[in-house]
Amino acid sequence: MPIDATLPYDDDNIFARILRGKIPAKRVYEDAHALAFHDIAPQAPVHVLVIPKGRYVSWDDFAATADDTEIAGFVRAVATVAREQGLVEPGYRLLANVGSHGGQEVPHLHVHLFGGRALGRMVA
Ligand code: IU
Repeated sequence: MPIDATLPYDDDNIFARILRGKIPAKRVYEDAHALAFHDIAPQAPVHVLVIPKGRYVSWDDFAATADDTEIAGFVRAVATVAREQGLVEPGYRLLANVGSHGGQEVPHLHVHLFGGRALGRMVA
């Protein structure tokens, strides 16, 4: 069920619990700013979710309220995960769903990283 991304952060959301280690996930990367793990319902040969460690509901919330160090750290972490997954060549796709029209279901910012095959044209 898509969420209202303007709601306050919910500390019990599933990705918050993964961050706290309360729920298992197939982790592939972690640093001071970000955690990355395999999506449980992969849509491509590589489908990894990268999440910031801070409490941000959405991309919009993150851009508006995170400090520059966190933003830079998160952006670099996403690129590092893509590189470590061997995706830079021939390429990959990033996606962040925001709010109900964006189809966002989990109320903790996550960037989808897709790769491992030619993904075709993006259609909205
Ligand atoms: P969305 O952008 O909020 O629509 O994407 C949520 C993603 O989180 C979706 O691809 C789910 O398969 C994925 N996911 C997960 O990896 N682990 C979970 O426990 C749950 C959802 I719930």
